Amino acid sequence: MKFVLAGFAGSGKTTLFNAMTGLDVPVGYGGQVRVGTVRVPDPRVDFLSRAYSPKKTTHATINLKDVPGEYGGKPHVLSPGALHQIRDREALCLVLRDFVNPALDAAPDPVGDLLAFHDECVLSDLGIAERRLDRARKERADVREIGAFETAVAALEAGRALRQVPRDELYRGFLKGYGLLTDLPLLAGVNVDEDRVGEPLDSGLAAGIAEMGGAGMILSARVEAEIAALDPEDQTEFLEDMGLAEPTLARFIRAAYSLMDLISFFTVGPEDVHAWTIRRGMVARRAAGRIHSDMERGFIRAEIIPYGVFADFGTEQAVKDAGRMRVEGKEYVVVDGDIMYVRFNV
Ligand SMILES: Nc1nc2c(ncn2[C@@H]2O[C@H](COP(=O)(O)OP(=O)(O)O)[C@@H](O)[C@H]2O)c(=O)[nH]1
Ligand SMILES: [Mg+2]
Repeated sequence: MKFVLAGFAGSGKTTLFNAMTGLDVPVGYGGQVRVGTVRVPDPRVDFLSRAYSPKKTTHATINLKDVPGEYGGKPHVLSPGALHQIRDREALCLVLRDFVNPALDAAPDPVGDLLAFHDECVLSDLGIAERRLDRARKERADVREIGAFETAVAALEAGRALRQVPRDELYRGFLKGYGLLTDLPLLAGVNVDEDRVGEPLDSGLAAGIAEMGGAGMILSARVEAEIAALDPEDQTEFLEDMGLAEPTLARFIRAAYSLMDLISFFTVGPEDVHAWTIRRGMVARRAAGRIHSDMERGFIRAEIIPYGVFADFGTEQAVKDAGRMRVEGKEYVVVDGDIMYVRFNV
């Protein structure tokens, strides 16, 4: 899954990127586009790993891009280059500055930044959708395609993000491949100073984000950077001192994950405890293809232990003895947390 950290310069994107990826990219003005891998924190994987003591433990991961928020000459206008860098992504994590940045003259204005970012994305999408609509009409393309772009243009002209247009009103199949920014799932992280991490999201901001069809949360990139720099034992103590059960980053990553309707299933054994990422609704046979294409081709059945059942019984044998392991066929819809053992034959 490919995510991006987007937003205006000085909002804390690179600080957050470093904390999330464990990389050490220079912070401050400008910078380059960077890509890194983020481990999706999941206590279930940690539990399974303790239960099996495998040689290898593989968490789900997110591919994250840090895009510098270059100004395109005017304040509050991202350069076309910066917008272009977002187009190949599957979800948008917008970082909004709500702290005083001594390097910037402007006072924090997260609502203003949110609206400015939204307007830019709408304008950019409108340009693309109008051009495609013109061409589709000239080419006498499929009427459903013309209809889809007419709907898209009308929504964008009204200042609406495409993600706000319901499925039955917009045939999204035709919009694929155009990199439309306002159709990407949106998670806004409001970056605040340490003393405000416990505060709820400002109601005006929350309303603005909801109106764009996004989700929002408070975080502090500074605090997350500090936590990431500590040893695991010290991290626990630091979090306890701050009255937090886990780093905000863990919640942020999981929020991005669920925004995309992603779930995890697990494979376990002495070699590898592995979290696999799929979209909610995927059937067992296709999910098996994530592990290996042979498993999809030669799929016979899946043996399933829901994570909750495993956690209750503690061992695989205890689950089996209690008759709680299920056998499911290829059309079974995989549930978040399923521990799956695929029987196959090729
Ligand atoms: N006070 C405070 N400063 C921050 C926070 N997050 C980032 N910064 C600082 O803001 C400046 C810009 O951060 P950077 O991550 O480079 O922002 P970017 O331009 O969005 O990538 C740096 O000096 C950071 O140390 C925060 O939560 N609180
Ligand atoms: Mg940066």
